[in-house]
Amino acid sequence: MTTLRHVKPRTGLDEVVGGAFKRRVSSWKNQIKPGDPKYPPERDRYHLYISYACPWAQRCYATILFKGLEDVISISIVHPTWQYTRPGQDEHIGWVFGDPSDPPLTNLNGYGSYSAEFSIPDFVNGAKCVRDLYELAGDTDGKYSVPILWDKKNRTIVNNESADIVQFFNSAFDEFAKYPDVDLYPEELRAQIEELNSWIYPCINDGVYRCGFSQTQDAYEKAFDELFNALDRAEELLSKQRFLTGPRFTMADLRLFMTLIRFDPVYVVYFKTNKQRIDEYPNLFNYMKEIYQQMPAVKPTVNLQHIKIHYLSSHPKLNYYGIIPKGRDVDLDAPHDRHRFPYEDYKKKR
Ligand SMILES: N[C@@H](CCC(=O)N[C@@H](CS)C(=O)NCC(=O)O)C(=O)O
Repeated sequence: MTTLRHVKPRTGLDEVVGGAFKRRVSSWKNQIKPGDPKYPPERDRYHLYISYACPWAQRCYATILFKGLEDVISISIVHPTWQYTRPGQDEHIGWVFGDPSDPPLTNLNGYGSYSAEFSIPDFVNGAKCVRDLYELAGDTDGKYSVPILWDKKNRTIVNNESADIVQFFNSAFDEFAKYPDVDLYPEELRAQIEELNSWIYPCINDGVYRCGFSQTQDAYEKAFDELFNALDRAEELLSKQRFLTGPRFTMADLRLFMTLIRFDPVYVVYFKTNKQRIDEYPNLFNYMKEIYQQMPAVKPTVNLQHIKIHYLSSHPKLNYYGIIPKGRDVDLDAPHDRHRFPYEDYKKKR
C-alpha cells in the first residue's frame, strides 16, 4: 500500500480553530482600476472562474449580468463535486473542471453519480482543477477557492475575494458595460450597505458555514443562535420596506439573497440550520422570490442542481454516501407580495 504524501489542510472544512469554523482571509487582493498601470479594465483580458454552488462566486457572476459584461469578462464554471486534485500524489480534494459531455463522477467514497451538466471547462488555461490555476500563479499555500479573477495577459490571479470582484464589475468596467447606469453600490447608500454587511456577512453568509463546519456542540450552537437572531433582524427590516436599504435593490440584497436561496434546499438539512426554513419567514421568503423573479441578472445564477450536488457530495466526511435529500422544493416562481412597498430603480440616477 502506498502512503500518500501529507499536504497542509487546504479546504474550507479544515479551517477550524478550537472546534469553530474560521474562514481564511483571501490571499489575492490586487485591484482593477481605470488607469491602473498593472491591472486596467480591458475588454477580453480577464476571466472569472466560478462555481454555481458557491454563494460568493455567484454574486460576482450576477454583477457581470447586471452590468451587461458577458462579452467583456469570460467565465468557466467548475464541476459541482470535489475530487482528488493530485490522485496518487497527495490527499487534497477540491474543485475540478468538467465538460457537460463527460460521464458522471462519484463522490470520493465511490458513491453517487454526479453529472457535469452546465459546467464550462477551462478554455483559457486548460486547467484540470482550480488548484492548477493557483499553482500556475505560484500560489501553493493557499486554499484553492473560487471565485478567481484571472488576468489572461499576465497569466496570473488578480484577485480571489468576491467582495472586491463585485466592486470591480460594478464600477471599473463601465466604458465596456452594456448597462453602465446600473449601480449596485450607490454613493449615498454605502454607509448603510457596510453597516448591513457587518452583521449579514458574519452571522448569515458565513454563519451558515459556521453552523455546518463546527466540530463542537458549543461552536455550532453559538453560530446557530447568531444566525437565527440575524435572520429575525432581516425579517423585521423587510417587514417595513422593499429591500435592505429601503426602496432600492443594492449589493447588500445580492449578498443576502445568495444565502437565502441555498438555505431551504441545502443548509437546513446539511448545515443543521433547522430552527426555521426561509419559506416560513413571510418577508424573507417573498423578498427572495421577488429578487429571483424580477432581477434579470439573478435567475441565471441560480442552478439548484449544482447547488445540491456540490454541498451534499463534496465532503465525504460529512455525507459518506453522498445522498441528496429529496424534499421539499419551493416554487420560486409563485407570486410574491412585495409590491406593497415602494420600489426605486436600481439604475444610476444622474
Ligand atoms: N473570501 C472568499 C471565499 C470564497 C470561498 O470560500 N469559496 C469556497 C466555495 S463556496 C471555495 O472555493 N472553497 C474551496 C475549499 O474550501 O477548498 C470570497 O468571498 O471570495
